[in-house]
Amino acid sequence: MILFCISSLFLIYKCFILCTTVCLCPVGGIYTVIQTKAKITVDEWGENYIMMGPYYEHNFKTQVEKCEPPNQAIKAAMDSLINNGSQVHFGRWLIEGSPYVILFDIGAAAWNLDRWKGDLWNECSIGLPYHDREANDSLIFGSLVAWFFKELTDQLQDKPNVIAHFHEWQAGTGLLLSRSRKIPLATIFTTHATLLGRYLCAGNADFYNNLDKFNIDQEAGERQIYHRYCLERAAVHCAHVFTTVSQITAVEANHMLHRQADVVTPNGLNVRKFSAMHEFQNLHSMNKAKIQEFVRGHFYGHLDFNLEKTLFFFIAGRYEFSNKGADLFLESLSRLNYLLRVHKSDVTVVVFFIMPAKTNNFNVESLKGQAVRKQLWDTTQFVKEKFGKRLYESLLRGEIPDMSKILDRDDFTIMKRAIYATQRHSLPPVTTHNMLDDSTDPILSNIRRIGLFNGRNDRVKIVFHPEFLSSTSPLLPMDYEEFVRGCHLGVFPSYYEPWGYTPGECTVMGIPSVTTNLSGFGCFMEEHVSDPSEYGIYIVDRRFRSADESCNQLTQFMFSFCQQSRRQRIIQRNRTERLSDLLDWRYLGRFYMYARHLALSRSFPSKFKMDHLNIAPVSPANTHTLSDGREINIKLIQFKILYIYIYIYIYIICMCVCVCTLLVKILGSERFFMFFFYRSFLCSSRLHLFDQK
Ligand code: G6P
Ligand code: 1S3
Repeated sequence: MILFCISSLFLIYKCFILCTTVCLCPVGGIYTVIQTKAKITVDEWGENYIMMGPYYEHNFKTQVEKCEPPNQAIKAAMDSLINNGSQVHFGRWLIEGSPYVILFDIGAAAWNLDRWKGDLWNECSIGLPYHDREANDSLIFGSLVAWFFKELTDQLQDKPNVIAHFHEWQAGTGLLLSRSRKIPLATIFTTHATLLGRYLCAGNADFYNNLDKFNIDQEAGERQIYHRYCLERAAVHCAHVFTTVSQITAVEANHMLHRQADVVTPNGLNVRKFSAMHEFQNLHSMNKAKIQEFVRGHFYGHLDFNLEKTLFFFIAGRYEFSNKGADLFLESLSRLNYLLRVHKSDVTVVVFFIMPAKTNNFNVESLKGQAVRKQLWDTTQFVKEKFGKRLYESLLRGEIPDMSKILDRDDFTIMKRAIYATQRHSLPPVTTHNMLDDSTDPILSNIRRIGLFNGRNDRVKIVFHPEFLSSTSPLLPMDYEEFVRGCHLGVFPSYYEPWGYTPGECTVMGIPSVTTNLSGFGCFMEEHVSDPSEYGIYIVDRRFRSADESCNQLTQFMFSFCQQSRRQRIIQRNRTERLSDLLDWRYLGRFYMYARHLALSRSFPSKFKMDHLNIAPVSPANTHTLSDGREINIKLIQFKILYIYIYIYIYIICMCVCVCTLLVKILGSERFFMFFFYRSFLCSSRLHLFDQK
């Protein structure tokens, strides 16, 4: 059996780019799925697991080790495409698991576009407008994929069978064409979000309360995405097995795409990569120090808050202002600022918004801040060196130097100049970059509305970093993983979030986070852990409460977080990190396995039957496998602990009764009661004596 994983064009494109930086970059949720799942899939399928995507020369050269296909049929199918004027490349993608990849050159095959548009129309009655580059590219990619599968299955003659797993609508065209050409494949289609769902939520619709009321064709038409919507819906309906990444997206897909998901395939992580054992607390400390260094520079001249009592919160992700919950977050921050001020709290919260927007490089004020900090540091080092040298020489002479004279006038001048340089007449900037759409940018507009301008009295300070983080940045030289580890709380109050990797990534690094019951991750945690907030997963109710109530709830979460002591935060981080196993692909990969077996049993019913496959229908139960292979059930464990306590109490009471009965037997009831009476008499007389003293 051969398993192909076909990923949407642009996401694979993104992923090759991102590979050069960090795999955890929050830009590519789907990229994270595909990249992190590779290892366990290769472990299961070995050389028979092959990924497919578009070819980009630079990325191929830097990310892929070119090699020959191990399988003759694959080689023959590729040759057939190449001999007919297409370019196809084969190699090993240099990520964990080193999966094979087949990459199709879309540009080299673009001359077929008109013909393939005709084919799509004739076979599926879907027309694509000439100006939609993304849809056109997805057609070229899909046509190449379907062509490849035709050649491959002709060679294989059903031996071995082929499973093709397509992710997202951009890759779905390949599925659509393969099915309409009756190519013998077992097909799976996974949607990570629905096209319409994303558009409708971004447009301020009361989405979840009106799921059954939308006229979906009309909505798609009005947004000029009808052709894309058709591609998506057709792929969903053509697949032998349709999966979504969460239960909430399954409900959404049922209404938006009119097909019930066969399996929910929750997103996992390669937890081993992040597992730092007991080290994660030290990593927090080390990375927090780097963030503190940035804050020293950014807030120079206004550093009248104690960095030891400063907490770092952040939100990160694609810049979808309301879908990712930045609107709710800002409103809650303004309320948090008010609460901290009226309670005269000595805690300061610095909040980072890491969401890429159009910019024109870093702004001068932010760069200057870091330069001033560096200058102060250099001055300190210079004076320290001089001081040390003079002290050393004087000790060598056997003298204790006069401390008031050890530094001369020049030293004081240098120090005074350094201090004067930290004076500033403006407030520390809210954003680190020159924004292109400054006046209309939603985050900046809302900051202006709520008035959080990093004033001296504000207990909540804002830093909007409209670019993804990089360890080569002159401002905040950290990659995303380091940054997350250094923060105290990730806040992701999304309205539209089919899964949401960001809080999961926080969890495996032992950093508490806020999510919502409208995100796949939040619902998953609610289902699997009986009191998620105990484990540092705060779930805001955005489903059954009004926006104002959700906002108050988020404010309350953040306010109580601010009231925790350092010790409580350390304990909470330990508990958060303990949930990591629950998010591991080693556990969650079984849902994909189940989907594959289901697809085989549906596409080749004579050969594969579900009940012969010895895989129980998987429901996202409370069980999960620990690192040592044991299966545990989180909710059950909590009940078990309760039972153990009850048993201990009953045991203690029984023991007491036994001892008392024994004493009554030995001493006789009169002496036994006298004994207790005498003791209490002694105690009370002693108290009496103390009182007198
Ligand atoms: C980790 C480190 C401790 C440090 C603490 C700070 O636990 O191991 O040495 O004191 O982080 O925690 P905080 O929540 O105040 O950043
Ligand atoms: C989607 O990416 P997004 O951020 O556009 O897919 C991700 C992976 O399944 C998912 O985590 C996220 O919620 C979706 O929205």
